[in-house]
Amino acid sequence: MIETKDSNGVRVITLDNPPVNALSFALCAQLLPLIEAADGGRAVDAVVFTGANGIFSGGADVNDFTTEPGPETKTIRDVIAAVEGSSKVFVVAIDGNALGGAFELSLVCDYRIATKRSRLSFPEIQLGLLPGAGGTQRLPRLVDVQEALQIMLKAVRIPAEEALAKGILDEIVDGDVVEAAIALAHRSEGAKRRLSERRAILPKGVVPQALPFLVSQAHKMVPPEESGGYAAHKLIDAVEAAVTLPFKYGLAHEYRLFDELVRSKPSLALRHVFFAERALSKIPGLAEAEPRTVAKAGVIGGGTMGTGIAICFADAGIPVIVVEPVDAQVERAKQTIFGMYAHQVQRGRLTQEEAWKRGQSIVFTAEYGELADCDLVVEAVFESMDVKREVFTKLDSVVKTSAILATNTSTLDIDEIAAATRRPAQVLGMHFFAPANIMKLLEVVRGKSSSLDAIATAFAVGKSMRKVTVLSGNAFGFIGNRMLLDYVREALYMAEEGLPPYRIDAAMKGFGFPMGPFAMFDLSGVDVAWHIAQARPDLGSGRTKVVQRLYEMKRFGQKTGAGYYRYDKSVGSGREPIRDESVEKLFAEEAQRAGITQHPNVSDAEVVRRCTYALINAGAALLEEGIALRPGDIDIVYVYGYGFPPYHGGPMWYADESGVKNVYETILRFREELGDRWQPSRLLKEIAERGGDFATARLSEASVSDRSRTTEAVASHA
Ligand code: 3H9
Repeated sequence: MIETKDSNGVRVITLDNPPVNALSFALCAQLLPLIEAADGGRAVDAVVFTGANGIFSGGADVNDFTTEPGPETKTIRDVIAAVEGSSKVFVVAIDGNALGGAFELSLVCDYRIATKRSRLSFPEIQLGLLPGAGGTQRLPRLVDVQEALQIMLKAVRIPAEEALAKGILDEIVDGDVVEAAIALAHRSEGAKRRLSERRAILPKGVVPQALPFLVSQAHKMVPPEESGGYAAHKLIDAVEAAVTLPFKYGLAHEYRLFDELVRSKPSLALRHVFFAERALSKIPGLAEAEPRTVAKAGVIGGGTMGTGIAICFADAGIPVIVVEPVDAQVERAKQTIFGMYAHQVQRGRLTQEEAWKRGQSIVFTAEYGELADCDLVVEAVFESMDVKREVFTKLDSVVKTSAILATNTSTLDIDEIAAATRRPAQVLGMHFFAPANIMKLLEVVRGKSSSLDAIATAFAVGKSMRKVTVLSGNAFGFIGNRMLLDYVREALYMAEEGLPPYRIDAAMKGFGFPMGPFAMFDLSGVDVAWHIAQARPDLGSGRTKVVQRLYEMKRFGQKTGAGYYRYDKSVGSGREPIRDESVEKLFAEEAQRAGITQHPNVSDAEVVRRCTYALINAGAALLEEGIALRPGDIDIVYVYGYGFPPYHGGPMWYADESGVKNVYETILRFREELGDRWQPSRLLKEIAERGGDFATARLSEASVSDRSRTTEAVASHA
């Protein structure tokens, strides 16, 4: 875990705790005596900290946060206190990331030196925490309070050169950072530089009396406590204490706030999201599979989706050929690509040269034959089984036999599409979310014949596109849209019962979704919902003809200036939903025609329960059927694909947060009051009856590798 080496009076301590040299309780227990020994030893004048494994350290071990530290536990705080109290000189030699607690360890050192590629950051806020080992007290003594707040509130990754310019680093080196640190230690001649002995720095021109104003502005800039800002407000409090209190009192304040946050529900949820995301690719058998190299890709269709997918390939450095026979469509696609890259250059995110290179790597053709040597082709044509089968038959005959063929369908049966080819093992779904080049989520859909190699390839491609890739079984709507149908069904039912769409949307926004279900319908298109309702009238549509009527009126949503809301180009961005009472009247008329009793007095909390419990119940059914591997996979789909508030952890985590038993009993009440569409899933019932939760429920491993056995397997484990 730790290596030490003495070199001419300098003790080099190397953190070696793969994969990221996390400063775990165990590592700190080893580190502390080494620091104490160095402090007491005459042979040591200075200590250099460095890291193995290509990283300085990822900070505190997030796994430790669920363990209550006992009196014997040693933490990063103890290590930092020992460094602070030592009379020896400490130098940190950073190569790679220095994150969170590791950045804090760097700040207690007297000198900081790093390689050019290194980055420093406080990512704690993303875990619903604040830097809790002195970071909120020391950083404002090195850069000004406002800058320190920005760095911590936004989890800014500071590249070494920028850190040098800000005075956070003392030196940057090209060569051996440890050698350079040893040389620096010698040059220092024992001069200590404790940040704790300095005062916090106010921004230039700001007088101390203006601090309360600065702080109140900062509080206004972050979301309210209950809407994702819980940790941010505490972080601001801690930084304020760096200015108003002496160092050791400020530190005590920070510790108290951190200790409160680490036990808070939002932090628990965000930490769940962190680990769930990292568990996504842990699929039985996948580690042994061999992903193909994708040196060249193809996309079928140059529409919005196809163009977005082509951009994803180009951004991942994979040249791509787009087959699009319609010239006007090719022109539109080229304009989209040009506009997008021009915007990136304008924003300073890409150099002109890089943007040009990426643009050039997307080539259009009308000929399938040009795809012959592609390693992966993604089809993104019209959502019709006949059209897709025709495309796959053609692809199968022209693309080399080793290539993988993927469909971007959002609803159709992968097995039926695969059956149109002679290589069903190399066919799977790669379901991108619109806009494909922006949305982080990618569902990889496994057909009954899809090979692990093909899945591994899709995951590797997803990684190179920087997507969050989730495996789904082959079921109507896969994970995300399948659950969405139940969610929007409930929203529609409430509107049919007399609750105006804007009230439903406001309740869901209050819960933390960036937009409510009706604004979402308007964004994705009421026409799209209508098409889905034609294909599966049993799912996702209401009991009235409201969707049909809106469709007939061409109220397709934002794109036609009206849907469930009105849109006015002269108001704001033109995309602000404006309440439209004519739609509420339409709901009332159609509800009367359908004989639906009106219940307009539903509380916001009940709206949230009906919508989120519909998601939870559908998610539980997907787990039961083995369509989703883990509750965490569903949570990631919802957080990244549908805006579920990450501080509630995703629908399945939220079920645990609300109490699975409570969710189950509420669903039984819904069944009583609202009808038989509310049937608790078997898995939900089982977990509720045994007083368990989704996080610890032992779900079937068999469901992962053999979909046909899932139901029995879950039953036998439950
Ligand atoms: C903190 O420091 C609090 C202090 O202020 C106060 C304390 C009192 N702990 O992301 P990857 C694991 S809070 C435990 O796939 P990459 C990760 O789970 C901490 N485990 O690789 C995965 O495990 P597995 C502040 C961690 O190269 C493996 O490492 N620090 C931690 O794409 C590889 O991770 C953070 O928030 C950790 N801290 O990215 C840093 N970090 O292989 C969060 C990683 O079993 N971490 N793991 O699935 C990151 O940002 C990225 O993981 C990192 C590597 C950039 C380090």
